[in-house]
Amino acid sequence: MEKIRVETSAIAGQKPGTSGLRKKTKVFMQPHYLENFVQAIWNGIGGAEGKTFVVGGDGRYFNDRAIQVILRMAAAGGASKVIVGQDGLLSTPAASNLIRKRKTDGGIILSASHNPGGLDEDFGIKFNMPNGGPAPEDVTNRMFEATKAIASYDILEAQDVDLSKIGTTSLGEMDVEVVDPVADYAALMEKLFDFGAIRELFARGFTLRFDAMHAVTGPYAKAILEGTLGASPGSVLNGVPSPDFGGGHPDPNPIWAKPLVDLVMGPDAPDFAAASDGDGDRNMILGKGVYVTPSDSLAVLAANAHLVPGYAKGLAGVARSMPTSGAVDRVAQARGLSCYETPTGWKFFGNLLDDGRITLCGEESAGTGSDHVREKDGLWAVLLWLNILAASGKSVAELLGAHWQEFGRNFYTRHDYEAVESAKANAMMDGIRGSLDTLVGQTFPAGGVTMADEFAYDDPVDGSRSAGQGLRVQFDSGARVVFRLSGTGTEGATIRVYLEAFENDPVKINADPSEALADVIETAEAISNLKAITGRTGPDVTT
Ligand code: G16
Repeated sequence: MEKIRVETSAIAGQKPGTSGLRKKTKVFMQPHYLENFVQAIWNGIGGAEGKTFVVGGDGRYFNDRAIQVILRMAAAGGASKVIVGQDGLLSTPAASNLIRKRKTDGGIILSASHNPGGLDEDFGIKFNMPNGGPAPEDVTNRMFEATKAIASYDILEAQDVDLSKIGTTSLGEMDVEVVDPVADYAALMEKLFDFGAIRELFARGFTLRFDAMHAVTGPYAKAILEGTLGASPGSVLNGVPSPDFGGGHPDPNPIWAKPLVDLVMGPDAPDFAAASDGDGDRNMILGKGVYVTPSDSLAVLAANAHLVPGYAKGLAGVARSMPTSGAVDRVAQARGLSCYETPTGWKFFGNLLDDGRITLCGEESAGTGSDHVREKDGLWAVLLWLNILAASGKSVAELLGAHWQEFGRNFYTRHDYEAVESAKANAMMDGIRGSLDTLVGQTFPAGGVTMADEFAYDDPVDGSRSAGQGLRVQFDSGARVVFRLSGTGTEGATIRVYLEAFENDPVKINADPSEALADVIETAEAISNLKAITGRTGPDVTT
């Protein structure tokens, strides 16, 4: 096996976004594209020499080919070992767990999350640090700089490694250990939750549907929910991972998981339903007749986590991304917990978790997690809900209703405008940015503006500053509008408009969300001129 040095030149646009580098699969398949970026990862972390990495992905189209390239480049870079999930599969939270548990030097995760997979769809790659969490901005900036300076990469000339068999083989001087992707993760879940109580719940006839959306969580959910916990066979839907996710978007929201939402709203609703995404870090929670918004889910979990063994000692604190609703803030205030507001991107929770300042955190984009790993974790959220339902004896609707009565309700929705011409999206953002100073004091249907700014985050642990993290406008009614451009899109710009209204009148908290948010939606248009500037008449996706 010979190590060769391949001459290459910089490829424009390899700047990691909210969560690593995401592009069309065909872009990744261009000559040198993946190799340049992998070499830039090694260069950005001070080389691969002597290091141990975890590598795995969500099984989407090109996952298998990309892993073989990464293995040959790790071997050429002098890595001593790579731990790979069997068949190249690892959910993102399982990869995070392995990176931590095996005390490795980090890992590479291949996924474009909830984006569709296939030759004409999306692919992605990101590096996670030895703490198991996504690389912070200083590291991804170094990688980006390395992509601009690259002149060559090193790779081993070798046959493919057989990733179908568990065990250790070698590639040149490097060990390749193929592991069961589920076992370590399942063991961690068993430590955190009262599996006995959840088992009893199912034994009493409690019904569940978990939609794995043809993505990576299928094997995890089948093993844990049906295998260990005794949910009836067939509770896990779409449980076999496929490279194109059955032709759909593995995105757990009411749009892409509509059949599941229709099921819980109909006569045959199970007691509890949930879905996860392509790489298993997102979640959607449903009960008989109810959809729980991600922001509400975080708040309910924060208020009830003490009922679960892994969190019985109480929470150190909580955090949410800035666009996430303030529902969890109200729990934190009532319970005397610290509450942090971070920019969008799971990487911003890492320091708070490592420093022991927070135990739970979450985002409006269907992500919830805790200090058990350094990624959001879909199946973990499902198990936490199940454990709380088992311990409280309440239904999802009862828990949510009681929560709103106690803390008030943050009505919430997000409008996405996808593949907008970048120039138009930027013009709209510039227009709002330019008007921020004059907004305060003005009155809109949503109320009087009390605050308008561009969010910047000062990390309390390492003192780093992240500016330009979204435009937010706060109203005296408790309402809020946030405008941001997505950092995960692969085509043009995606405008996200986050809309929130607060209500604590016990009669009005059960209002229809679209009615409760109508004034806020009207106000967002008045402030942004989105329709006139982009020519769009309505959002592509509403969650
Ligand atoms: C990623 C990040 C999340 C972020 C989401 C949406 O999630 O890890 O922190 O909230 O993207 O980001 P944006 O609004 O910039 O598109 P995932 O599940 O796609 O890895």
